[in-house]
Amino acid sequence: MSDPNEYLTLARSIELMTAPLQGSLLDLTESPGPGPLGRLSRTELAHGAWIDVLPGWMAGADELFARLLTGVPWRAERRWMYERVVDVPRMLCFYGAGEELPDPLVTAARDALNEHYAAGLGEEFVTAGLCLYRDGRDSVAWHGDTIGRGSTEDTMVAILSLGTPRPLLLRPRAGGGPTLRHDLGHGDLLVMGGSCQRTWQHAIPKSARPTGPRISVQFRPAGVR
Ligand SMILES: O=C(O)CCC(=O)C(=O)O
Repeated sequence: MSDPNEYLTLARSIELMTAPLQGSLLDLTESPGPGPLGRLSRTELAHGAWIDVLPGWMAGADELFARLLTGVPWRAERRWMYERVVDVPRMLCFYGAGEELPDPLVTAARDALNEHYAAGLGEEFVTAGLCLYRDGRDSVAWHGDTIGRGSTEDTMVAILSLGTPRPLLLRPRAGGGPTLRHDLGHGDLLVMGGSCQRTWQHAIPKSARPTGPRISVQFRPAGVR
């Protein structure tokens, strides 16, 4: 299957037929949008890194997921790896600083994050990178967001996860520590901060189990990729 639209059709069919997402009770009773960030739970990691986690942050996650799945102009990419060009195993769409985001709830999420974090971060989240993991074969390998300032400066990357839960793994870049696992569910928020991008690595591993589609929305400050 080489046409990205075929993947989307397949993903929609899988979602409708076999993997209905678990709409939360919150989704039924609250108006759509990001919830309060006061309930965030912070975990300090080694080397000056930390993560904040807030399950079920986004009310209305079902509708947002459906709109992004069909409305975002997803692109397949190819990359050089070990002297040959290979498919990047996920679909992508990047919104740079000043570009209109693909949904008012994505804008609301970014604005809420800025209200909460901008004082500590010293700047705002201005870009949004969206990734579509079509099924368990899609993944992202171990990496830190070190293209740009993340390689030398403390920064933050905030992830809103939508759709099928997938584990996000974290391990110290220098080795020597256990791998941490966070199962990112539908509507969950995870923020990586401090030195996390340069002293830790993160990954979304492949899964051999039947796995429905997931969308990750990552908010970053300017110059962090
Ligand atoms: O899928 C995710 O939530 C993580 C994505 C990621 O690490 C990246 O795109 O750099």
